[in-house]
Amino acid sequence: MAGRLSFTVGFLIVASVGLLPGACAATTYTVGDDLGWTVPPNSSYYDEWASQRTFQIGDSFVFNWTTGTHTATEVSTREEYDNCTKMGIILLDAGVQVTFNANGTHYFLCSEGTHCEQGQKMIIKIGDGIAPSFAAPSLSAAAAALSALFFSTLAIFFLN
Ligand SMILES: *[C@@H]1O[C@H](CO)[C@@H](O)[C@H](O)[C@H]1NC(C)=O
Ligand SMILES: *[C@@H]1O[C@H](CO)[C@@H](O)[C@H](O)[C@H]1NC(C)=O
Ligand SMILES: *[C@@H]1O[C@H](CO)[C@@H](O)[C@H](O)[C@H]1NC(C)=O
Ligand SMILES: *[C@@H]1O[C@H](CO)[C@@H](O)[C@H](O)[C@H]1NC(C)=O
Ligand SMILES: [Cu+2]
Repeated sequence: MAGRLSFTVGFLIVASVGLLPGACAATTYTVGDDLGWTVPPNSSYYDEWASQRTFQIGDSFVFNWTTGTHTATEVSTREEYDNCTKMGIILLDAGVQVTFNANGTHYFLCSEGTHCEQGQKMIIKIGDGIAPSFAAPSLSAAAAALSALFFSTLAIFFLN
């Protein structure tokens, strides 16, 4: 009886640590590092930045810009990303922080002018890049304003 109880408790601890987003050293990245999120010097800049890193569940991304007008817009498909389709979930505020709590592939671009065509776009692959089949509430399901609020809430939650 006691053995079974401690097994159960042990299992619960392991299970909840495994489920805790960010339990294994979640990292906050500033997209583009010192350059921030802007029109890059060449069109492969952000792809190179992302491909040099491995992102995991719980990681956060800060889209930071100090000059110019930009957006961090998430579009839902690779095709929209390739096409620079400027419709999606738009995060308008400089310094907006996004946290991902599931594996998946996310497509971000700037919807201002021709910034996307000039390379202000980036694919963020979390873990194996495959979204879980049970559809957790996703960014694309939420209204832009709500998702911005959602994100800031999440960010505050995980940073504290
Ligand atoms: C893009 O610009 C970055 C930073 O200047 C540089 O390190 C990289 O080699 C460039 N890539 C290409 C394909 O020109
Ligand atoms: C955003 O950019 C400014 C200016 O480059 C910098 O001082 C600040 O630390 C950056 N913020 C983040 C979260 O990277
Ligand atoms: C992407 O562009 C191609 C060629 O212009 C077009 O056929 C296709 O419908 C576009 N797809 C999306 C999702 O915008
Ligand atoms: C997420 O991806 C990582 C690394 O690719 C993998 O080890 C892990 O099992 C995946 N997690 C889920 C919940 O699918
Ligand atoms: Cu822009």
